[in-house]
Amino acid sequence: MTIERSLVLVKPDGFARGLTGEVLRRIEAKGYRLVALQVMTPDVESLHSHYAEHQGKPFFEPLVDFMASGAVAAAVIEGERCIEGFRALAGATDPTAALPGTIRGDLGRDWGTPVQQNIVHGSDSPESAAREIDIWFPEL
Ligand code: DAT
Ligand code: MG
Repeated sequence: MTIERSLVLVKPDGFARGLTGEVLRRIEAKGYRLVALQVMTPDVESLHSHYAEHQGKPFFEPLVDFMASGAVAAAVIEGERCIEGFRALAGATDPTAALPGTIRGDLGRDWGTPVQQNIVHGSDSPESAAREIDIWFPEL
């Protein structure tokens, strides 16, 4: 089994609520290793690239506006099958439906906004992870 890397973001809602430590705690408790970690306010151009697959969808502009609205904590994590593993830790996209025990299920809720604010992002495939890590951590 090859060691994978995944791009994790604590989104502006999670960062503003002081949940960065809780998200990182769960990642480390699971056994994944932190490779890189940085607090930054994303620029719109990077977000358009990061979320390219969603261009044209009704929530795309609200999503970019939300993600650019404040600081995020960006991390690269590492471990066997960490892409799938972090997606399991994060839970379903819709924080109302996300199961208790997951980050989104335990810490997230619907706030009635045009885009779901769900605490975290995690890469969904090795190809996405490579593309996203290059956007957020070009030095890696
Ligand atoms: P995920 O973050 O679980 O990979 P995604 O890539 O499909 O989900 O969508 C990116 C983000 O956009 C997601 O975290 C929350 C928001 N989003 C997705 N689908 C949505 C929808 N139908 N309505 C509102 N926001 C949505
Ligand atoms: Mg996604």
